[in-house]
Amino acid sequence: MRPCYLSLGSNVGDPQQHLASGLAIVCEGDVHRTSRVYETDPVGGLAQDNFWNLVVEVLTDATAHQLLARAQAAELANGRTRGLRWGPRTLDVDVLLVGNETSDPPEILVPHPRLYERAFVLVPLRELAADLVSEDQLRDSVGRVVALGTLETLR
Ligand code: PH2
Ligand code: MG
Ligand code: MG
Repeated sequence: MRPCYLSLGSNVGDPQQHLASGLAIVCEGDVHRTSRVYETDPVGGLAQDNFWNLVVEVLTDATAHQLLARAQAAELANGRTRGLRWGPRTLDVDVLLVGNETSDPPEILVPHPRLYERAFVLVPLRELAADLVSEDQLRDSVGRVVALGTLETLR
């Protein structure tokens, strides 16, 4: 078992519902810890609503490919349609880190190639694993993020 990290984001429909549903599918009963939920400015793509983002740490033996399959199942269950790259979505699940492993492209790349560019990933990741994100990386990342609270206590 090693810690794996996945990023979940939603900006269409009911983000709280999509994040909660996605988490259940991604974690599949494995022990996990979830960051707070952040409201985040959209990064890249067209003008669109703000996202809700969080990061989850899952303790698992699942491979990168198995985690990708969980991510895609979670997106499908939440009505994700493949539209514009970086466009609005009910649920996006990205595999960030699988222990210390690096994987072979093209099907899945870990560490996620844009992991260190984005505050909506780094800020919640740092909450769970401070040693994985440096002050410098945080400062150089883009996008405004505001902590809303834990998924259970929102609304
Ligand atoms: N996901 C994207 C593109 N832009 N911006 C924010 N704030 N949050 C996201 O989850 C996000 C994004 C592509 O997956
Ligand atoms: Mg994404
Ligand atoms: Mg994605």
